[in-house]
Amino acid sequence: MTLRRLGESLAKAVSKLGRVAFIDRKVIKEVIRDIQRALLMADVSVELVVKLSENIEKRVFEEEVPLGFTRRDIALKVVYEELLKLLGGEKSPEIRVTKKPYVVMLVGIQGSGKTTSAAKLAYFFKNQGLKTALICADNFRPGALVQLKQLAEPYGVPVYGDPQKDPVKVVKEGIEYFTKGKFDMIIVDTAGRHKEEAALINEMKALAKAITPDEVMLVIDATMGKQAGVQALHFHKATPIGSIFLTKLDGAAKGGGALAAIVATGAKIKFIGVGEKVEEIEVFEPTAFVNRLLGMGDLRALVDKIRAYKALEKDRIERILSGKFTLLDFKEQLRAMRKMGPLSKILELLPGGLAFKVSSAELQLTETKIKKWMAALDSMTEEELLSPSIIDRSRIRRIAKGAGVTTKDIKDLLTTYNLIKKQLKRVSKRRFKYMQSFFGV
Ligand SMILES: Nc1nc2c(ncn2[C@@H]2O[C@H](COP(=O)(O)OP(=O)(O)O)[C@@H](O)[C@H]2O)c(=O)[nH]1
Ligand SMILES: [Mg+2]
Repeated sequence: MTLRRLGESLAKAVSKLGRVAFIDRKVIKEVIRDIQRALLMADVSVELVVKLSENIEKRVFEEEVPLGFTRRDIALKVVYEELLKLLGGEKSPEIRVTKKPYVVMLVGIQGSGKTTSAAKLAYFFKNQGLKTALICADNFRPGALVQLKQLAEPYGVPVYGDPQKDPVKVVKEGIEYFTKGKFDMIIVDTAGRHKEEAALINEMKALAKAITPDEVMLVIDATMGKQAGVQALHFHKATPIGSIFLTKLDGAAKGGGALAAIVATGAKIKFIGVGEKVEEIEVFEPTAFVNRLLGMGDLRALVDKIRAYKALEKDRIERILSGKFTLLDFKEQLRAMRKMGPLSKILELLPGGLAFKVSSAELQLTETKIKKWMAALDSMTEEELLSPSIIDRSRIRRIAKGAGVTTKDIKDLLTTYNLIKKQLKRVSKRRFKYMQSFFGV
């Protein structure tokens, strides 16, 4: 189960939500089961899978459906958000050079990909316009310096090293040398000759104390799957200035498990390695990563739309509650209602005890009427929509003509608007909850 296959099976599971006629508990359970299967095959821990499943099941039916959206939209949004939370969280890491030179020290067990990643980082930062250099502090493995030079020199990145000297001494000299040369970024490759975590952490601490880097970056091999979480956790506890470089995500059967396990520890993954070549480095941006994994740009767009709509509605409610209900708000409300389908159906859905419900019934908001009103509202200027009191007789004539309706239609619209406004004003804070469900926030 490579990452690509994981993405494909997750996308397949999610797409079921778009295919079924109706979203009920049975469908959600099926989708969750498919997601579980995909994640477990990618070595995501059972614990994390259970948590994700519970969150999805709970949220899909608990979250309110904003006007103009459906339960299906909510289900898609929830599944997307939970997968995002599992595989990276929403925030991208900060890659900031807070001082110059900025010294990054790489640590990690042998074979995890430190030397390769050191060259990748140098390549990345050089492309960012930073004057970048490398130091080889691995005097344990024969040929380590040669390996680093071979990787980095084609990109014009200088490498400092001396296999005969003590590594700490080499690093100190190297930093001094590159500081004189006015370098912005220095990346230190270390030996990491240990196979287990405890010894690695100890070595890392000793090195960090001697070198005092600005950032310690743990290199973790994604092929180790959920075990990566254990390593990340120890490391995260041992150093407050740590970040993670997750290597070999290309084709790693257990890459998903490694990713989820590390994310769960709260450790920050900054870069991922997606191949043996120096250019095969990526900044880890969770949202972009999950979007690509699922191959669903549309899904992200939907989530953004729902969020934007909710924010907008929240704003509107606050304005309305503070006594400012404009024709523009009225227009938005009519538009939202129309998106939901036949008006009679919408009225059934509105929560009881609501001012708008009463007035709607009283005034018999028919489809034809709403169509005329929308046309009229479209013919109004922004000024008129925001300050309806300026609409006098001559404006009414102009609007009616522009909209192809009668002046009586316009007056009718204004009367209804004023009535609703009056009723809304009476809505006290106590009824805020009703308002919230009405506006679907
Ligand atoms: N496929 C793949 N291989 C990688 C990646 N990063 C490192 N490697 C390979 O992993 C092996 C060990 O890498 P090396 O940098 O020498 O690890 P070190 O012992 O930690 O310095 C080498 O064969 C690298 O080519 C990666 O992102 N993808
Ligand atoms: Mg190495």
